[in-house]
Amino acid sequence: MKPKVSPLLALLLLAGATSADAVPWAVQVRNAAGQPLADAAVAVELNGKPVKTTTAKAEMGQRDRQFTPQFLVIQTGTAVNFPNFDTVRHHVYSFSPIKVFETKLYSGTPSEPIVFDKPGVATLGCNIHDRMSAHIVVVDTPIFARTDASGIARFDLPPGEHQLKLWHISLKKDQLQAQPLAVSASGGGQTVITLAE
Ligand SMILES: [Cu+2]
Repeated sequence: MKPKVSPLLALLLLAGATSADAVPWAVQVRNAAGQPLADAAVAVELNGKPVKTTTAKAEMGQRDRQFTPQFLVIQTGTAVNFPNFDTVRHHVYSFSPIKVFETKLYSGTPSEPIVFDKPGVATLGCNIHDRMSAHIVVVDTPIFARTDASGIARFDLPPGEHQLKLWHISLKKDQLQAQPLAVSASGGGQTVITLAE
């Protein structure tokens, strides 16, 4: 026998589903002088919501003796490949506490990706080419974005009190800045963040 749902109960269920829906929310990142910062990493940790571990993959290539991209935002657990598109060999390393590794002189793609299993920021370098530098920002959430030219990252978030994690190269440290983020049910809001430098 099928359980019957009364029209009133159906309405209540519908109302409940609606109030939990994600709403559009923008985060703008500015520097101490009030200027918008492009290419900042913005991540949102939803309070009280356990995060599933990821098996995502990402790529940090080397082309024309530079890393490409210059920075990558990934969820903790992501496996990163380091394909070398140059004819010269590279020797990629990180001494950052979240991931210490080196891939000795190589061309092509190393067979084993590097799994970034701790949150934080890894600074990459190349032993052969001193000017090569890039960052991998690792966050404990699947909700992340990088800011556009207006310093804005856009999200769809459930209303509530959440946690923001931010990083920009001007912070000059391997740590994300954390601060609370309040998202109201009406949505369409914007939170402006000034990065501490
Ligand atoms: Cu190199």
